[in-house]
Amino acid sequence: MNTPTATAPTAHPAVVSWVDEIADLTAPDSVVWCDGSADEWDRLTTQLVEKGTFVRLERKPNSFWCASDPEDVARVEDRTFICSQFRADAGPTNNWMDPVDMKTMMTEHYRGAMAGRTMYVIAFCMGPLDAAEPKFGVQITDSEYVAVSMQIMTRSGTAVWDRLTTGTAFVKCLHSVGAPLHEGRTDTPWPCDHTKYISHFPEERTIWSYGSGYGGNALLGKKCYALRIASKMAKDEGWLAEHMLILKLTSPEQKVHYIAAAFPSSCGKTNLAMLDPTLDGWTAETIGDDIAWLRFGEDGRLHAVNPEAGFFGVAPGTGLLTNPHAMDTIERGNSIFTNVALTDDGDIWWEGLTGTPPAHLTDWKRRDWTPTSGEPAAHPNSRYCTPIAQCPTVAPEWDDPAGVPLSAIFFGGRRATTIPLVTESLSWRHGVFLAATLSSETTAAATGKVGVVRRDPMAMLPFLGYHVGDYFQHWLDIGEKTSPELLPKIFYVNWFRRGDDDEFLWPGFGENSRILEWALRRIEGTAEAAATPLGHVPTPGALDLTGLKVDPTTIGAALRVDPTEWVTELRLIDELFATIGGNRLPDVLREELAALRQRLAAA
Ligand code: GTP
Ligand code: SPV
Ligand code: MN
Repeated sequence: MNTPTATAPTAHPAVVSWVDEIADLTAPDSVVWCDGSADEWDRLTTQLVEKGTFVRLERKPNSFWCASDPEDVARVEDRTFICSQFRADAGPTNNWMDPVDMKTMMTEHYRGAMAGRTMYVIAFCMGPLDAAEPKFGVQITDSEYVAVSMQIMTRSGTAVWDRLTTGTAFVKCLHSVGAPLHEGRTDTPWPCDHTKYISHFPEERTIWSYGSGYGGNALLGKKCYALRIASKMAKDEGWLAEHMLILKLTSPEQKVHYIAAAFPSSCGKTNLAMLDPTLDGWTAETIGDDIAWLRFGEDGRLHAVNPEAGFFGVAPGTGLLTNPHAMDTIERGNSIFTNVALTDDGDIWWEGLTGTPPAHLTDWKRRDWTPTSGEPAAHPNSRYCTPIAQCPTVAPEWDDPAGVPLSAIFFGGRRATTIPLVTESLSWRHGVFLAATLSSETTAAATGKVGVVRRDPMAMLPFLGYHVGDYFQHWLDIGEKTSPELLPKIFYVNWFRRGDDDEFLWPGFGENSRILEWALRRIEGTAEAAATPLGHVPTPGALDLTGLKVDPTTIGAALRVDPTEWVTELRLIDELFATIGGNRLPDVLREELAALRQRLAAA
């Protein structure tokens, strides 16, 4: 093997010695320092085509179809660990293992794990390169798929190496698919190991991932860094790292508002981020679709930055009717499609892309597929990976190191019952209570059962790098750091409530602009609201429903706070609070729960 140091594009001693150490441990055939160039993309994608991992698409420029191992299709929450020094600091919502024990055990998995493979070293930056304090990372990986995906999802390559000078802090991200190619062993299109560990060492700002090549398990800048490790950095440094989209809205009067919204995985962030408003005169522009870092600006307002540079979006359900801007983005090429179906003429297809499926496809398991096959052609968690810069509705501010000042934050989940279409919180602390008790039905974005209602505080349940009780306190503390009128107003939404016929009560997608309009008019003081035990909801007539064919009783049902449904809900919130435990659950939240209980009893 070549000595890694000889070819390093950096003299940063901590980077060089770490790369040497990992090369010694994992024993790759060679080490490649990634420069993030178009040449590198061409070389690696060509290699992936030759290996059979990628199929080059005929119908989209510079784009590729990819099918994963059928066992490696989503985040593995049960294999994800927060290895803080003390178990108590990981809190009751995370898997924990002692960091020394975890490293000892994983070191044996990594030993020789890259045999027969190339080790790639990727320098990346989460957020704009010109940020006051850019957040760097270096990922070591033995997956070409990960290397090219990181080119889309992060700012990476030479520009980052140039800034990563001696002494600069960076997050160490170690990744191996865990499939060494010992003498005589041939590779598979999607190497991975049955054993998987996604481990975080929050105090050390270090990530060790082993065994999976898919999404958030393997593209370590995303959930592992920008949420789990960054949430801990944010706690220490007085800011917030959140599972939120960022959207710019311009009203017919040309007033600009920026909003953020937190929904659990596969609950509508990307779709809202690329909103195509059905309300006349409104414009929506995209800033981020999955992660937001929130910091106070000098104006005392909370500013949001998107740390990512690409979208890793859920494919099924994405079509010209639901998300035309996502369709335009991928049409421009330069994209990777994983676990969708492949058409006979070299294009991609998934459920919901068109009304009628093609007569023949190759499905995500590489089998022949016809409309009578009886199984979806695309995996429900199949994804497109595409650069944000080529989104036709991207706002110029998306790359602004100062971020955008937020007028409102929306929290929402996927709930068939109980949770109204939209509720305005009564105060910051009441908003934090609503967010803390957020719940949603589980989706295919993580392995495990789909459709089970669980509490998902701030849509961060699987992404918190520390104790959930401390996190709630941190949210409450943020609310004390500026004057109340400068804080974003918190709203609670649910696009997914169903009627007696089991149909969605609200049409969603572009029609969600009507809900956002009401919320922004509330902030401007020009929209009517009625009090419910949960908070304020639109009065009949306060939502602009022009041109929408839904009858008022359906809207009434969507907005209803039903005390009988809340009997169960209160019990589930009690359970959450009991799990968090007395000394770490902020009293403020206990008080908010008591106040809600009282208002419900009086209703
Ligand atoms: P992650 O990338 O996993 O974090 O998901 P996400 O939160 O970005 O969700 P996304 O926007 O990709 O939507 C997930 C699924 O919900 C897709 O199948 C969408 O078609 C569907 N969806 C999104 N918005 C709406 C909506 O307003 N109403 C309804 N009924 N479905 C929606
Ligand atoms: C999510 O699950 O919230 C995602 C996909 O955005 S992944 O990158 O796999 O986490
Ligand atoms: Mn997400």
